[in-house]
Amino acid sequence: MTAAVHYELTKKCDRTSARAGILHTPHGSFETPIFMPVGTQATVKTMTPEEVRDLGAGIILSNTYHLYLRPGSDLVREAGGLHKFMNWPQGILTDSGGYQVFSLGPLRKITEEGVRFKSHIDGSEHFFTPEKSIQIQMDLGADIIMAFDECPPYPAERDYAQKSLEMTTRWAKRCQSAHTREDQALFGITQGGMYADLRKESAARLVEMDFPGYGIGGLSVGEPKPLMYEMLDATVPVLPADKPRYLMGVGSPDCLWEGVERGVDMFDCVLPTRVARNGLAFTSHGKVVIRNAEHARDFDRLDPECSCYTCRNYSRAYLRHLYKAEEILVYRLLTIHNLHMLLNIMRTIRRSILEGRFLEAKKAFFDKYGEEKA
Ligand code: PRF
Ligand code: ZN
Repeated sequence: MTAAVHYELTKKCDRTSARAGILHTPHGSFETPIFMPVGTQATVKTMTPEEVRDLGAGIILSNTYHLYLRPGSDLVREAGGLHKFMNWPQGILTDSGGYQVFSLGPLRKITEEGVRFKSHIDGSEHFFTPEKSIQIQMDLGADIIMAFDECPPYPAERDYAQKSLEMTTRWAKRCQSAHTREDQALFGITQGGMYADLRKESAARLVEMDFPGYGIGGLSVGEPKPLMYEMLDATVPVLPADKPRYLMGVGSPDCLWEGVERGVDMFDCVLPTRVARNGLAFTSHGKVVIRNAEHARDFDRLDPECSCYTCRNYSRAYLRHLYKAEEILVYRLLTIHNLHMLLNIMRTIRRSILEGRFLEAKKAFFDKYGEEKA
């Protein structure tokens, strides 16, 4: 039997580490580099699956932590798995819950065995181990599942980052032993804090375990962007060229270009969907805060260069009005635009790699978009 998920390299950029390929999964084959919209609670907020698909998304991310607490992974299994439960027939990746439980702060306690935590919903106590995370992810039935890891905070002492990566490595092994579904791929997650040598060590030890793909975790946790790029430069070259690399929780327009340039194939981020609900849009000319008074009588489109449903039909003034009136349509309209924008950036990136002009396309993008701070 062939592997559940495999990566096919189509073309490498000859001046950078950027690459175009195809990710084959049991629920379809998807061109990379790819951006995965986030559907934490088995829904990409405000969107129907058909709308998400029509925007060009092939694979979405969902969360073990949230679905385990509500509605429960046994219920999702009974429903026939996550694809069927949420009516999304394409690719799904679930995150392990590692990052979500560590983000609970005082509500959790970490030991070698696992993490004890209190539910953010009702305060009830739970215990996640690597084995438990894998069991839940097997019940949910995503195409790609992630190892249970520890994401150290930023900043973290070297000693802490080292011990943490060692535990994450042992947990990765336990995840591998617990994983028995042959129609799913289990990806390892590299950690190592902001220490280049620890990053390399983490990656090398996971590569020895031979995962079908690798998450790059512990980045975009508050560090300056140049430091994140340095850590990517340390990590990616250690990873095998024939396996996909997934930069976890990163997806601002500038980071997509910088990540791809360094060899990343997959991204996910709540940013486009979350900021939409705060009245913020990513446009080809940078960020637009639609709630600002300057847009009150602005009858232009949100982004004149965008071909999404929102930009084809509505003015900035109308979007601002909806926002001020707290009309729920605005959350949908801005989500449609932001997702379209990011998925379109990925299409632009992919095409530029295939046509051998990635760096030129990157420059053209930033000339218009402007540089991001921090
Ligand atoms: N680990 C896991 N999920 C994640 C991260 C991580 O380090 C991050 C860090 N940006 C986002 N999502 N399991
Ligand atoms: Zn648009």
